Amino acid sequence: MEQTLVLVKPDGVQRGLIGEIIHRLERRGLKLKGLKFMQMTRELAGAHYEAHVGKPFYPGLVDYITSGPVVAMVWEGNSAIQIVRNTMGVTKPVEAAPGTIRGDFAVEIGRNLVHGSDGVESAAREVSLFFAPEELVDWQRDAERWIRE
Ligand code: IDP
Ligand code: MG
Repeated sequence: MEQTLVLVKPDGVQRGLIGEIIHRLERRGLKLKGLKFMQMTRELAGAHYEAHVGKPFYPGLVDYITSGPVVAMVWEGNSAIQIVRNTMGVTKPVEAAPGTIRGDFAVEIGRNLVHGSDGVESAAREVSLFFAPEELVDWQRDAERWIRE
């Protein structure tokens, strides 16, 4: 079973889209494992976005992700990483399909509302950056058999 890290970025929080974003992931059939409302430090931002160090947009990206509180979540499910990526839409909102979070609510790459891990390795790394193992909840979802066969 895959786990993936999702962030409602500061623009999503400021625009009142926390519930909308959670709603979409919840209805999709992914299972919530952990959730926290927090202010990211520049140190955490640097670790989270280490793959982007040195790119022209990197300083602005760190400013953006630390500009206000975020909601950090772990969602679980078969193919959870790809399901979240598809539900978010592609990085550039201009190219994101209608029906996706970015395609419905965003217009610019630097204000694209949401983060989702992009692979198994990055997901494991990012989940452990934001959550201690004991902060992830083991629970039985009674609707499970109506979501997965
Ligand atoms: P992703 O969030 O869809 O995985 P990445 O390529 O990993 O996209 O980039 C991380 C984040 O950095 C993007 O979501 C976006 O906020 C920001 N970003 C990426 N490319 C640009 C750019 O060219 N200009 C401004 N911000 C960018
Ligand atoms: Mg990425």
